[in-house]
This record gives sequence, C-alpha cells and structure tokens, in this order.
Amino acid sequence: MERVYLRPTAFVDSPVGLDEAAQRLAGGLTWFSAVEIIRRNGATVTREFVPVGDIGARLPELGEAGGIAWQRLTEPRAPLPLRERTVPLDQPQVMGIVNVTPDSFSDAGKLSEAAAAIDAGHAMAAAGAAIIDVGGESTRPGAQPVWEGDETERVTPVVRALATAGTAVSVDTRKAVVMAVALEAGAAMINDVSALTFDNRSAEVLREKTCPVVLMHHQGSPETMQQNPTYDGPVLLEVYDWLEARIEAAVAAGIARDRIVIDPGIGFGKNVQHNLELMNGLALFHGLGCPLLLGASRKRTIGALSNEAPPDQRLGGSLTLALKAAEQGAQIIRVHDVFETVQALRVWRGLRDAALTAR
Ligand code: 7PJ
Repeated sequence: MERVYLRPTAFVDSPVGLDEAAQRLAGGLTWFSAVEIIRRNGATVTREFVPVGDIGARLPELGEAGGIAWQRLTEPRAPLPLRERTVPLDQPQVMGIVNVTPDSFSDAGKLSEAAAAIDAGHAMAAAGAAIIDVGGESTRPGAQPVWEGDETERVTPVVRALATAGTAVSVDTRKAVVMAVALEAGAAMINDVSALTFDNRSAEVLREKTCPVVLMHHQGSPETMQQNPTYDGPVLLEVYDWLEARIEAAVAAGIARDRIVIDPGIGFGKNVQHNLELMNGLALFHGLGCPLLLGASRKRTIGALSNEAPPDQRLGGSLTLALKAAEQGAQIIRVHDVFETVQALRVWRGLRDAALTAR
C-alpha cells in the first residue's frame, strides 16, 4: 500500500509579500514555501517538490492521510500545560538537562549529589529554560540499566525541590514506578526514551494522569543500540512510521493525543548519517500533529564531525543543531548548555522579528 508523507521545505524568513506562497509551520516562527511529497510503496520511494500555493490543488490525489498531514503541519500547537505553568509552543523553548547519575557522561560525577543537581536546575531555570528534565538513569550508548529503587531515590528529592520552587519539571525515565513517584513529588511531565515500550506498566500509570509525555524513537536498548544500526528504508520515514504507531498505541492505552510530545531520538540506534538525515528532514514530523522535541546536545555525531571532540567541547555543534531544529519548527530543544542556547535562540528570534517588520 502506498504511503504519503509531506515534508515542509524551502523555509523563508518571513511571509511578507508571499501571500499564499508561504505557510506558517505549526503556528510557530517559521514559514515554508514548498512541500516535498514523498510516496513510498514497499521499497520504492518517489519524491516531488511542490510550491505551497499548489498544494490545495494536489490534496485530493494525496488521500485522507495526506489531507490530515497537511492540516497538522499548518495548525498551531496548543500551549503545554505543566501544572501551574503553561508553556507556549509558538516559539522554541529550552529544556535543561539535569542528570542525577554518578556515571553521567557530560558532567561526570559533578552532579551526582542531589544538592548539586538542584542548584544546576535552579541556574538553568534562571537562564531561561522553560522545563528542567531530571534523569536518574543514564541511557547513553553502552550504559547499564539502573535499579528502579536507586533511580527513584536519586530523582525524587531533585524533582521535589525544583517543583516546589515553581519550576516545570520533566522526568527522564523508562520506569513506571519512577514515573508514579516523580509525579507525586511534583513532576509535570514524563520523558520516556523508550516511548512506553520498556515497562508495560508505564501506560497504566500515565492513563490515570493528565501530564504531557514525550515518546522518543529508539532502536534496540542503550547497551547495544549503537552496534551497527540499520533501517529497512529511509531513516526519516522509518522513524516517522514508528512514532505514528507509538502515538496510536498510547492513545489506545488511554493517553490522549494532545498530551503527547514526539522526538526522533538522535543517537538512539542511529549512525552519523542517520542522525544527519533526521536533522535535515526534521520538519516532516510536524505531520504527526504533536509538539516536537529534539535532543542533540553534546551527542556523538558532533564529535564525529569535529575531530572526535569530547562531550564537554561540543558546544558549537550543539548550538548548530539547536538552531537547525528551531529553523524547522521544533518546539522544545533539550540541552545541557541552557544559557548559551537561550542566547542563540533569542538572537535567531531577533533576526526573524526584524525580517517581519523591516519593510
Ligand atoms: C534524549 C533524552 C533525547 C529525549 C537522553 C543524552 C542522552 N530524552 N534523554 N530526547 N537523550 N526526549 O542526553 O545525550 O534525545 S539521554
């Protein structure tokens, strides 16, 4: 059966003077002026570039799925309700990473204690992070699983302290027990890199709540996922289909679609080429109709492209990928370097505002 995908492309600074020739992407700060229509039938993939002004005339032949994807690309995303905070998604927001793991690869040991993690979270919030993502289990390539009791113990005091101070806290976990305890302690969002596949009780825990949940694509487990990852077809389409299926599974399990945030999972079962293809094609994922989160901060692909720079020397590459994501309308950008990323996005935004007004 043929599948149709619509990838927004030919981004322009501003729609001024373009009238019907540019469309706003998902109610955000970017406009696109062409769409790549991708058709896939088994192993056969065809691609065609169509100006936005011509899409209306082409929709009938794209079928119901094409029509739905077009609607989702162009309708605004609702603000994200995070307990007493509401995070607008009409502009990119920064999620700051706080690891409470003794083996955290980016801040080895430094944040291993709750007090240090809490300080780091407060500093990130002050630097402009809209959400703080607290994690107690490393899921980096080669990492070993952590017992849920240890993970709960690491994460809970940090969640409680940050939430009590009024910060929107997300918890990076694959485990139902950790989710339940963290939500009880004040977490406002769950970030599950397994997309609810690791622990079959996770969906049950979340069904009883109303918080947003991030479903991230991955292939394999952290222990083995980077051992020669391969995909049957174009990685962009494979990840899209997988996320669509996970959204449907979550909805079937009683988690409303408007609570779901999606993430292509840079580095989780992907080689450098896969990661770069996903970054370049990121705007495709807006066709799923959910807010899009991207985490590329300090990841291995940056090292691979920069003479194997170690994680703490990947700021330049991290900012490049953050801007690449913003340019394609990603609503949440998950980073270690909050101050620098917020600054980069503010300047990027200033450029766009100027392009809109200077006429
Ligand atoms: C991600 C994550 C990511 C989401 C990690 C690291 C590895 N959660 N947790 N997306 N990565 N949603 O930060 O390098 O890319 S842990």
